[in-house]
Amino acid sequence: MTIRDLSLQHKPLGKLLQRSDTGGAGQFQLSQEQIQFFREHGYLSGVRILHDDQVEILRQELSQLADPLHNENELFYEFHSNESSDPDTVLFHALGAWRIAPGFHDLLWNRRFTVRASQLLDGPVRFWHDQLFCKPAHHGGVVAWHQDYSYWTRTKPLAHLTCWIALDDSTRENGCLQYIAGSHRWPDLPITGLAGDMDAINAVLSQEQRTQFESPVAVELKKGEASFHHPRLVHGSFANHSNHNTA
Ligand SMILES: O=C(O)CCC(=O)C(=O)O
Repeated sequence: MTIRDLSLQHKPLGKLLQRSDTGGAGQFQLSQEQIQFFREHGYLSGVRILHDDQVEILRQELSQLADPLHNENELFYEFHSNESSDPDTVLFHALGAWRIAPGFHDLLWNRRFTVRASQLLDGPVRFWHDQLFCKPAHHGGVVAWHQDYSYWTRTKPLAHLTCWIALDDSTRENGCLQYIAGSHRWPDLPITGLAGDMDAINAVLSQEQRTQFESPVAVELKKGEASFHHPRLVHGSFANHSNHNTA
């Protein structure tokens, strides 16, 4: 069977954006207060990116993509059914869904994302990569504290951001994203691991930096909402202790 690589298609293809917002970019623009908040704290959360029916399209695609036997999985840049280094927990992590599934492909043209990203970057938007994280109920693994840019230093100058979109309601109980506000002003930190010891980053922090981990910001989101963060903002997420799988 021929495998179709959607990354070669430079326009939206499917139904994700069909009934989406029309009209000028103005309606999607962040306020000056929101932009200022991002600059000061290194993140901006609670930004609606998807309607419920769009979330449903992506969730259906995800249920197929997560199958290790899915015949187009070879297009993923990385695919880990379980990246956790703790044998008792599971962290599904995969990069490159946009090459395989039309909804994840078309998401990149969603102006609720592109207009806001351009404002926060203060310039044009180029796509770097997507990634999926899923944690099963009760034994979902952690994502250890890290800066995204530690993984991206080969791309310069630093002009990146991450947009984290919830496909389930994201709560403290199910392991929502957590930020160390203001840490985007710290220098680049070395890689200390993504899916093992939550606190491995401690080994490379100063005493003053360590004290800031006493008050992380838990980013609780409704499904379809997003949080933007600066590439040097330290973030991570704890295990999923709820009764539901999360993405
Ligand atoms: O979903 C998570 O817990 C971590 C996600 C992450 O590291 C990121 O989006 O940069």
